[in-house]
Amino acid sequence: MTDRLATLLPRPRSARGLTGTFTFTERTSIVAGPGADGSTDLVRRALSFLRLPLPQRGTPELGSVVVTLDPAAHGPEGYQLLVRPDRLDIVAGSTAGATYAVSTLRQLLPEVAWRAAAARGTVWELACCEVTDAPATDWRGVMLDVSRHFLPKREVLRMIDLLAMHKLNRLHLHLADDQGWRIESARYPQLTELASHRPHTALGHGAEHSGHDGTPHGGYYTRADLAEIGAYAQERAVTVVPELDVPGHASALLAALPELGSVPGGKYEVQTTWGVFPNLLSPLPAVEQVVDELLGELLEVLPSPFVHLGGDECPLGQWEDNPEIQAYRESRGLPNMAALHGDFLRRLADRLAGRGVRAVFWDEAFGSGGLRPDSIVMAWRGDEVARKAAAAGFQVVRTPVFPTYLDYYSDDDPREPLAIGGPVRLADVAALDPRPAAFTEAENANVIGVQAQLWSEYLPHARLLDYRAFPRVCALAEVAWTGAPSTWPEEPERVRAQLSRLDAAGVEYRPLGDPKPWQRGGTGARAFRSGYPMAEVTRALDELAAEDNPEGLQPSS
Ligand code: TNX
Repeated sequence: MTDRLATLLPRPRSARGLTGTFTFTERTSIVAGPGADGSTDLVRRALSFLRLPLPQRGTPELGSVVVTLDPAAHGPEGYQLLVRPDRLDIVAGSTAGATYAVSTLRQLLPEVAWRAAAARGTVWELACCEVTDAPATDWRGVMLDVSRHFLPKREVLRMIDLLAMHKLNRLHLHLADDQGWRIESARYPQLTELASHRPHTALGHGAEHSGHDGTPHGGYYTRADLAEIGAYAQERAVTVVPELDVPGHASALLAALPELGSVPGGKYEVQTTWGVFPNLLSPLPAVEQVVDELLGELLEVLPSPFVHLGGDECPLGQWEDNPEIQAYRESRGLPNMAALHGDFLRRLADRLAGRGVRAVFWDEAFGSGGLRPDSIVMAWRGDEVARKAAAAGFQVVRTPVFPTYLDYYSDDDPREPLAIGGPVRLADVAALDPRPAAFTEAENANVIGVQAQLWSEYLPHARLLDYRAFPRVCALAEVAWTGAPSTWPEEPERVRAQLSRLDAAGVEYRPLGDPKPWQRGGTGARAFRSGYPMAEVTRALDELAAEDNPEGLQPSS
């Protein structure tokens, strides 16, 4: 039984077996040790899968779970789990650390602990042990694109559970893009009336034209849903980072509020195909004001220390063609439209800062220059841009297409269901070094973490999301937690253990060998096509990033 210790994922800093066992029973109680007042509730909730009463007691008795908070001992997200025959101690740096301690404990129990209910009479016996653990990075994320294909709230909540299972602490929700706006607005009801659905969706790979499916698609989260998602995540030590992608990827927003556009009198539609569209929000102050209002509304229900403002893939033609925008650029003394792009994002970030919120951007925003120094840069166009942003002093989350874009094929196999390109194999994800030796120490000090992306052009529903996400997210979680490449895929016992936990949790992951017959692309609308080859994608993005204006890249004061 002690060998379960060797199967923990992510691998803890240290773990050793001790003699004896601890058993959770009807009589097991929970005790708040020093500093732990609020966290015993949290630990009780996290242990609810045991279906035991777990009464709270004032002093430890035989068989108690004792929770102590001590930020000095294990760092903000660290914990120690000490399991002895007569007592189980959780000493954590914070409520997050206590949550991770329970997650570790759950992995040490039989897999049935990951089912929604265990058979009556299940014996919850743990081998005694001591685990001391803390993450090596602060930002351990997964991004869900709920715009291209909407993901029902229940699936988002389930994904939060799966993040927590892997000690991932950021759920980045890409809530708006050209193909759909997913946020209820009290002030602008037309957003959900007009922008939250489309009449049909392109079939096949975006690089080809193979018609559409003739089926409407849509959905949105009500304000109450967003509040629920935020609260559910918080209970599991996950911070939801909402994204409103501006000024590009904004066709859906513009379909509802065309007056925010850069083309006077322009008409816009929610897009039904994939790619980069010319439609940009106008960078004028009146538009900044409306975006700020939308952000304010969103933060009322989904408070977060971080908001992502996108900034990616903005062809600036519509701004160039608009005399009012040209005049505005000149009035601000900005040399070109790229600088105005940076300036628009900067003004929005300043407004967020007024609310105590830090802005996060895709790396093109950094490429345009002029960002606030406290902005966080998600470097998706490769390692060079990650280095440059880190060298310029920005905190950077590494999100390179290779190997963190899990919307790409898992394998180069014609049985795979249609994806954008690739492949990004499990071994590639595991080999990611968050802080590579090629980066300077100063650059690496600014790398705050890594994140997996699940763009959903080719992820129409939650079953396929499971298939693309897992087990690649398992490897990413280990990389993020340990701050180093992971050997997990080459450790058969650990792989087997984690896949059985996923099975118990009902996750339809991609098996390590072949996809199951019903997971394949078949010959119809989702048949495999090779798509964009990975080497070409990474080369093209590196080249794009190299064209960024080198003078603009220092943070502005
Ligand atoms: C690039 S990454 C995009 C997304 C697409 C994704 C598909 C980024 C900031 N922009 O709009 O969904 O590629 O892999």
